[in-house]
Amino acid sequence: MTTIRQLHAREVLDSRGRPTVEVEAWSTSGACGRAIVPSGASTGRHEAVELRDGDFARHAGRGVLRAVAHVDVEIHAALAGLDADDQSEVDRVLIALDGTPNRARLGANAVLGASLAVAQLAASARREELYEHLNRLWRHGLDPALDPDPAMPMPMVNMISGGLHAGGNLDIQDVLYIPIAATSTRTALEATAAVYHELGSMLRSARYDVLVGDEGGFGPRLSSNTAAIAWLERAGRAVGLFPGVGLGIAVDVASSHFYDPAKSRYTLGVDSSAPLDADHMIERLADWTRRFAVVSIEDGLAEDDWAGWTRLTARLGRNVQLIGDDLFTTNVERIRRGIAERAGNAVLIKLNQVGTLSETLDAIRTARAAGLRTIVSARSGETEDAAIADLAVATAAGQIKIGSITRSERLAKYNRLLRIEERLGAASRFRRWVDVCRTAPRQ
Ligand code: 2PG
Ligand code: MG
Repeated sequence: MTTIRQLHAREVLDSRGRPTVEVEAWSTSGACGRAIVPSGASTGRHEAVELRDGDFARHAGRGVLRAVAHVDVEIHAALAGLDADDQSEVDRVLIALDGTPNRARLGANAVLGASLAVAQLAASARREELYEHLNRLWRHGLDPALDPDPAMPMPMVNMISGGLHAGGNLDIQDVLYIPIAATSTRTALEATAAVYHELGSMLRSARYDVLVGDEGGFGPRLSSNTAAIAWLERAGRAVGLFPGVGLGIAVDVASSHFYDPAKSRYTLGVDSSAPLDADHMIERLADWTRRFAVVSIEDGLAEDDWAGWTRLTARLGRNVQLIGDDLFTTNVERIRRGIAERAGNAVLIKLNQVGTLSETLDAIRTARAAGLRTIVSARSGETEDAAIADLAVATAAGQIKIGSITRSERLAKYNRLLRIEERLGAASRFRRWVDVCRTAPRQ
């Protein structure tokens, strides 16, 4: 037993220079766990609420001192004396204390900071690596068919950024590289670095701007969304990584952000095409999968376009990974609805969309039990906190999305994966793309 003595929070800055919550949890024996909460830009409507101060005298209203105070006072009082090893009890108390369905009172940033700091504390008190502790939580009572052992995830890596993450003109948010021939994290990163640097020099030679977006991907002003996908494929070929052999492409369309719910239309501004209804949007996505090595599409349709998602999944789900991010918001109820309506075949997992570690583990379990793939994901606003690397390994999530391979808040996670892989050695069980594909996508 690791008795929680104190929780203490502070306001720190994230990779966009915006305030976020850091929490420390201390045990009676003097052990400490620390967690920093990330923050999204393209947030889904159904995410748990991130509490911001709204005091425009500081950080343009984005301060988190109220969330910090909630940790220092109420959350501290509620958790002191509890056992840090009992994560589900800690999270149950946090959820009850908040009392809202979406962590709106205390703030998901306060709640998640506390939840993760407690997990870090439990690991450090036992002198365990975080992934080892998380794996114990993951496998507790788990159906053995759901893969209880740790496994290194296949990364999908941001190469070109658009949407709300970059100053360019693309409507789609990210074009990502999947190193489908990789057999380890190390070889995955080798291939990724080759593509990234080649893409940078090709864009530079073509006189495009190679400034990077929030996640470290290039943010060039291209003539169309399709051009961004084509550039990645070209860069891959240039370094000998061919479509379907060494090169897979994922697109995070993040379409909720260019969807007009009043008119049920998607507007791809840079393509200057007329606003598209869901079926025409599906055809646009299908066209990308036909012409390029696109094997994964995230948020291809908007967060509440359930009927469209069902049609999209029927149309492309057999061969293409269709990830719900804004659609599912790591929320068990929404994942269940997706399962019932055959909407999507993969779930993006973000801790701060839901607010506690236990709810996140439930979301992964629910998805996995229904044969959906899972991809643990960072947010566009990140920090040096690398816990998502441990979470992806501990739950054998299969895939991870961290951003690009530049910027230290991203590398904190990639480098953490390298350390874990070395530590696991022969037990690292890197999920190759063929392994990922063994979970047949649902149609
Ligand atoms: C996404 C994420 C990460 P954000 O949409 O998948 O890329 O972005 O954190 O801004 O929601
Ligand atoms: Mg997304």
